[in-house]
Amino acid sequence: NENPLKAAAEKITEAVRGEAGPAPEIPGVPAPEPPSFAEPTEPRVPLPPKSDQSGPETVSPTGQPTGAEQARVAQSGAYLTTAQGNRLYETDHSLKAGPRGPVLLQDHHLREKIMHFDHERIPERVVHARGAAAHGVFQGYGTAAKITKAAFLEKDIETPVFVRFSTVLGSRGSADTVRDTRGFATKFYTSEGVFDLVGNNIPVFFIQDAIKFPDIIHAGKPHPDREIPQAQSAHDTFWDFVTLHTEATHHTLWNMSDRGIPRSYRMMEGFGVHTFRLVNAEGATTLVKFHWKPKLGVHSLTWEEAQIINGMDPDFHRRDLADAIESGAYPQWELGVQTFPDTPDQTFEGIDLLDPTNIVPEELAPVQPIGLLTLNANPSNYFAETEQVAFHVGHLVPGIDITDDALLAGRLFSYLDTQITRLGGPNFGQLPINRTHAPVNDMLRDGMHQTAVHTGVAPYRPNSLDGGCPFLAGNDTGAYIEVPKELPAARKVREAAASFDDHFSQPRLFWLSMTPPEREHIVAAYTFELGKCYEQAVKERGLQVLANIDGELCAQVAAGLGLPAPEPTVPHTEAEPSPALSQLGQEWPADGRIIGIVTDGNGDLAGVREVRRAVLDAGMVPLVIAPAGGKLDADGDPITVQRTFATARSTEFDALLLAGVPGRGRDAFGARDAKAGDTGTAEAPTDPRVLLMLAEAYRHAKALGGWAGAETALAAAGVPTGAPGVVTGDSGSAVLADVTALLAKHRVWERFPAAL
Ligand code: HDE
Repeated sequence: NENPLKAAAEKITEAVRGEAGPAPEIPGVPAPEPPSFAEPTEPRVPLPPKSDQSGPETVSPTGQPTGAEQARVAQSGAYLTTAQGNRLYETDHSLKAGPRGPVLLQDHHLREKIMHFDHERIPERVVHARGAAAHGVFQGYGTAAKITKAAFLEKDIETPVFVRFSTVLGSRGSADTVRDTRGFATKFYTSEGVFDLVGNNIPVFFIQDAIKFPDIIHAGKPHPDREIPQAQSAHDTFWDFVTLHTEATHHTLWNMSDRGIPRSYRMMEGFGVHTFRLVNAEGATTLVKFHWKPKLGVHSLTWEEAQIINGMDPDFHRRDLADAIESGAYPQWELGVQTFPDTPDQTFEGIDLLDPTNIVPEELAPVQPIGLLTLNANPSNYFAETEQVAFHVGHLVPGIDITDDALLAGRLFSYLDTQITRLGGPNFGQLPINRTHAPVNDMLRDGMHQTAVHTGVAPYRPNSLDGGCPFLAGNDTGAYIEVPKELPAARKVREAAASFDDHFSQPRLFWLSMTPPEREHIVAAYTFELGKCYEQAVKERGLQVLANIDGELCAQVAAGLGLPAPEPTVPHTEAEPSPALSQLGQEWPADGRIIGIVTDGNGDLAGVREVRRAVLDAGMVPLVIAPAGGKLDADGDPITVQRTFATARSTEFDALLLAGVPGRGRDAFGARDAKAGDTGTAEAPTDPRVLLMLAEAYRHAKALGGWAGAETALAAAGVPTGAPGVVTGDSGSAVLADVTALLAKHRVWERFPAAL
């Protein structure tokens, strides 16, 4: 009487071990996938083992697999086992002296299971703790060949990448759509070793010298007594620091602009922030700033949307990225560089290139595209990949070198150091997500969590016992050679250059480059943030900083705070606006945008089906919203409901379409079922949750469309027919065409300033 499942399990174990033929079929159970031995960076194709981390022969003296081979059999076999591979017959009950008796100390399975669980968490990142990541590929255009010898930038070279986006201040479990800077860190697994471009979505930084990093972060993190507020800059310590320390003004202004609340990671720019030095094959150098330009344009949430989303869906950005990739709408960015001659003073048009609180306007130095990034695969395991990935600004490849930016210098120390605490020792480079795809022969040995079984007896140079191996590379064999730059004769000082003292001209340039709705948002953001501070002195100092940027900005925030607007203490500089800084004025593809279609059993369901199809055909995502879950019967061809009036909120959608007057006949609590022919009341012709969705979408300047009598619902929600971006018509497809055209500009900007 052999249990057929058990017999099949035995065979699966044998198949996984390679001891039997293909795994047997079990009735009702899907055939097991062949074990995937892929590296996480190349989900399907197994990579060759790294030379010193696992040799081609990957069997240890005890007959067990080693290195990468060991990783791929980490979880195999069909039976539950202990960590040592002993099969278990039970894991739901501790070993007890009788069913109601005391638990026995000798229960080694209980002890191992709880011990491992107790140590599942590792310390979260001290900054950028909350993140989301994806795998992808980078393709060089070859356009950078004149200025760098980096192999991965050559034409058509494809390099696997892993990109992690993050917020800065919040803990690992905090919400996504807080007002904050976003991290944009890219690991390129190039043929010449790993290159990490560890950037942000804001091109400037709060401080000019790394020695102040603990200060700005202590000020931004929750107050140390009560540990509030979480993931917010709207509190006294943050504003205390940034108003006392005015070099933070430029970055803070970007945070208060719409850049601080991106619509999606897919719709953010990225910046290397520091000036880097590129070196070509002849040894000639060029200074550059790196930019990531999203193919979908740069778009943001409104502050009210961001706040609602934090409650409705704290994983909004994480979900958006994963969903887009899963659906095949792969996000893309072009990598570009602004180039500057490598002159001894390292300035460009009077802008100090070593001061990371400066940008160089694109109108002065255009961004030249050098390659394309495509994110095309989600991580398989959050912890193994997104949490354990370790970036470092010192992971550089030949052709890319650093400059004397004092902020960068501190980072070159910090990123290695932090991994020792976070990942438990110096061998984090052996974790699968961090492994280089280039051969490694490093003579680094031992240490915590060493997983390599190194061979040879002479991990030192020079040696004769291991045949002199490894050998040193030269310029012609791809060595990383630091640019032998002359250093100026200097005294040791704790000082910054005089050019670092101008803290207001660049913020003024940013402010003057904003359009009226963007300025409205900035005023509202400062009014909110300073309004959340308790200390009068902090608010007043905040206004003084604003007065030094612009009188109008200061006057409007002062009015909101109920305080007098101070006079500037530094003269305003004249700045030529940089239109490239504004998010308005261009048109972008609507790929991956979310279209909510509100309907119910009484609506024009044939029209809904047609519109759904058209939305998909346009590369966007339709979500059908109805009073209850399940299916809506459209002439025997049911439509699946994806959101209900209870689960939907306007903030999930980029545009809303209304098929008729959905939810008509419900009472004020939405409690009664919609019945055909029930017309509701004049005041509440539809479900109140539908009215809320419409009013919010209108206030947030989103495109709205309706047909089949939808005007009644729109009017009841206070949405004037014929208002900008409100489209009504006879058929769903005609309405959708107009709504899609509106999405190219992201929002119906004419509706602002009503919605902040
Ligand atoms: Fe970071 N930063 N940082 N930072 N940073 C870290 O490294 C640090 C700075 C940035 O997704 C930490 O592995 C110092 C600028 C990103 O894993 C830590 C200074 C920029 C990420 C650290 C800076 C960044 C980090 C925390 C001032 C934009 C997330 C965990 C000198 C150009 C990477 C870790 C990821 C993470 C230190 C300033 C971007 C502690 C000392 C400027 C995107 O090492």
